[in-house]
Amino acid sequence: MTASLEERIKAHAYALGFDLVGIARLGPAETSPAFERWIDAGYAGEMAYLARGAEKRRDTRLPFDGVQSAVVVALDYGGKAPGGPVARYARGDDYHELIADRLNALHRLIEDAVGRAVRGKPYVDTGPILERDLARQAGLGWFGKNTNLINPKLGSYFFLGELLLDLKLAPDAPFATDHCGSCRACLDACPTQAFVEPRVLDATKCISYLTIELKGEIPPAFHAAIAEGEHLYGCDVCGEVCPWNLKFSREVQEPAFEARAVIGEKDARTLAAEILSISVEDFRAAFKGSPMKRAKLNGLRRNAAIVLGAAGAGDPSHRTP
Ligand code: B12
Ligand code: SF4
Ligand code: SF4
Repeated sequence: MTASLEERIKAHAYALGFDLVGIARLGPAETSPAFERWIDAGYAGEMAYLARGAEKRRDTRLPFDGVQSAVVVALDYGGKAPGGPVARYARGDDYHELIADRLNALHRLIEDAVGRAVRGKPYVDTGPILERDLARQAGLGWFGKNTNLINPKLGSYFFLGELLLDLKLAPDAPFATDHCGSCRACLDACPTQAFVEPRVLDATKCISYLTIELKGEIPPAFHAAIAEGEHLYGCDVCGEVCPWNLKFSREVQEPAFEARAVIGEKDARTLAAEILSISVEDFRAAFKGSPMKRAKLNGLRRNAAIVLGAAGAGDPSHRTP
C-alpha cells in the first residue's frame, strides 16, 4: 500500500530529526480571545511586538497570503540536563536558525513529493502566530496550567516550529484532553507567583521575561527571587516541577543544544562573576550564535549583579560603554 502524502511528510520530518510532527488546517485561532484578553490586561509588559501582530495572530492564514495547512514540529532540547543558572533552552546554539533550516529542507522534500513548486514559509517564534494554539490544533499536546504545551510522551522541554504551506493536507485531530487534572505544582512553585490563574501568566512577573525580554532595570521586588533561585538567564521552575517532565524529559539529543563551553556546568556565582568582568570582544566570541545574546551584555550584567546580590544591581554603571 502506498503511503499518503501526509504520512510521507511526517516520515521526512522525523528523518530530519524532529521529535513530534502534526498537521493543522489553517484558519481562525481558537484561543485568540484569550490572547487578546492577555494583551489588554497588560501581561505582555514591554513585548510590544506581541500587540503589534495581534491582528494576524487571530487567524493563522493571515501571516502569509494563500496558505492552507501547517506542518507543526517539535524539537526536544533536553530537559533531563540538571538545573543551572541558564534555562535549558538557551545553553546551546540558537534554535531559530536550526529549526528554520530543517523546515526549509522539509519544504523542498514536500515539493519533490508533490512534483511541483509549493509556496511555503517556516516560522519559529518569529512570526505573528500563536504557536501553542497551532500545535494543539495539530495534535501535539495540551495547554498545561503553566501555559506550556505538554505532550504525554515528551513533556514540555521542546521548541515549536511550523511550515505554512499553500497545500491542502488532511489535518490531524486536535489534542482534546487536559492531563493536568487536579495538579497545581507549577502554580505553587513559581518563585514570583506570576500565574494569575491556571493557564494565564502575567509575564511582567515572570523571571524569564524579567531576565531576557525586559530592557531596563528589573524592579527590586523581584531581586530576591532571582538571586535565591540563581536565575541568570530565563527560568525553568514551572517546567521542572511538572510530573510530565519528571517522567519523560530526555538527555540532550541534538548536539547543537549541548551547553557551550562558556556555560558548561558552572555554578551561578562563577558564571555571573565571569559575565561581570568579560570584555565586549570576548562576549561576542563566546556567545556568537547563542540565544543568550538576546539580553545583550548589558542585560546579562544586570542579571549577574542581581544573582551575586550586588547592591545597585540595576544601576546604569553596570552598562557596557
Ligand atoms: C512571549 C513569549 C514568552 C513570554 C510570555 C510567555 C507566556 N506564557 O505567555 C515569556 C518571555 C515569559 C516566555 C517564557 C518562556 N517561553 Co516563550 N514564548 C513567547 C512567544 C513568543 C509568544 C507566546 C504568547 O503568545 N503568549 C501569550 C499567551 C496568551 O499565549 P500562550 O502562553 O501561548 O497561551 C496560549 C494558551 O495557553 C491558550 N490559553 C490562554 N489562556 C487560556 C485559558 C484556558 C482556559 C485555555 C484552555 C487556554 C488558554 O491561549 C494562548 C494563546 O494561544 C512564543 C512563540 C509564539 N510565537 O507563540 C514563545 C514560546 C511559547 N516560549 C517557549 C519557551 C520554551 C519558553 C520558556 C520555557 C523559556 C524559558 N525557560 O525561560 C518560558 C516558559 C514560561 C511559561 N510558563 O510560559 C516555547 C514553548 C514551547 C512549549 N512546549 O510550550 C515557544 C512556543 C517558543 C518556541 N517556538 O518554541 N515566553
Ligand atoms: S518561568 Fe519561572 S517565573 Fe516564569 S512562570 Fe515559570 S516558574 Fe514562574
Ligand atoms: S505541573 Fe501539574 S498543573 Fe502544572 S502543567 Fe504540569 S501537570 Fe499541569
